[in-house]
Amino acid sequence: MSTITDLATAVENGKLKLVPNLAKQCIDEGCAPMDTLNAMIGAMDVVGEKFKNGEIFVPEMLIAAKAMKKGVDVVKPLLAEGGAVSAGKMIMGTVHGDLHDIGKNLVIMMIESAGFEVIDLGVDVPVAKFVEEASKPDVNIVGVSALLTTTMPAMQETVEALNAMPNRSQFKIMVGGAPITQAFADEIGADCYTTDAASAAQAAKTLA
Ligand code: B1M
Repeated sequence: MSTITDLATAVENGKLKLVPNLAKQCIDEGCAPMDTLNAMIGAMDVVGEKFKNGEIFVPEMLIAAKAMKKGVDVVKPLLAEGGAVSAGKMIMGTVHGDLHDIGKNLVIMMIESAGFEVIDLGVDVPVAKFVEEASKPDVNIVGVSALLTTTMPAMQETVEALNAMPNRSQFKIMVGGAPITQAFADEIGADCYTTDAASAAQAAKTLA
């Protein structure tokens, strides 16, 4: 088996100690940081499928998520371009009731790599917190993430509250997450929907 396959398997199986070593080994063997990251993202899809099919349960899913984070820590510095001048300022969080943060963190990582300053509001973010942070000066983009169909209404509530703000013309609203679609983004009044972290970073450059 190749190191990249070993890495994906280690993430799937939540091997916390193995994952960072294997991620480093992939890089040392010449694998591009983005390919190394994509192997780990693919592993999380397998984890999700196994969960859906009842082959694994929440604890296994959680430990795989922790293992992935350790691998992401290895590739993160290699993906950063480190521009000195900020391309803009973004705030970003996962909506109220939703604890998923891997995707949000990857989006933040890619947008920071594109030169933005990003304030991470964390997970389970109340609508009022999004509004409070979006009222601060210099915020160009508000990023809202949701991973559960059951938290899509919280995304709608959040976007509606942001749309009602007096300084609404100052920032753009970007939404994303596995259950979100362009149609849903249009319906709730978001400015931009993207499917993954790389396209979120591309879109941020055009929005700011
Ligand atoms: Co949860 N979970 N989970 N989970 N979990 C899913 C999402 C699920 C699809 C699994 C499944 O059934 N196949 C399912 C949701 C089903 C649905 O809603 N239809 C599910 C469920 C049901 C649950 C619980 C309800 C389980 C339970 O308790 N019975 C529970 C809910 C807890 C809560 O939030 N209140 C729960 C809990 C958890 C853990 C805590 C164990 C853990 C999260 C740990 C963490 O994040 N720190 C977890 C995990 C790991 C998953 C899966 C396996 C992986 C998610 C992930 O990290 N993917 C997931 C199955 C899956 O997605 N295949 C699943 C990798 C990540 C890189 O992708 O997050 O999609 P993703 O992000 C992408 C894009 O979506 C996009 O870019 C990212 C990077 O490319 N994106 C944006 C995301 N946000 C964006 C914002 C943008 C733009 C793009 O602009 C602002």
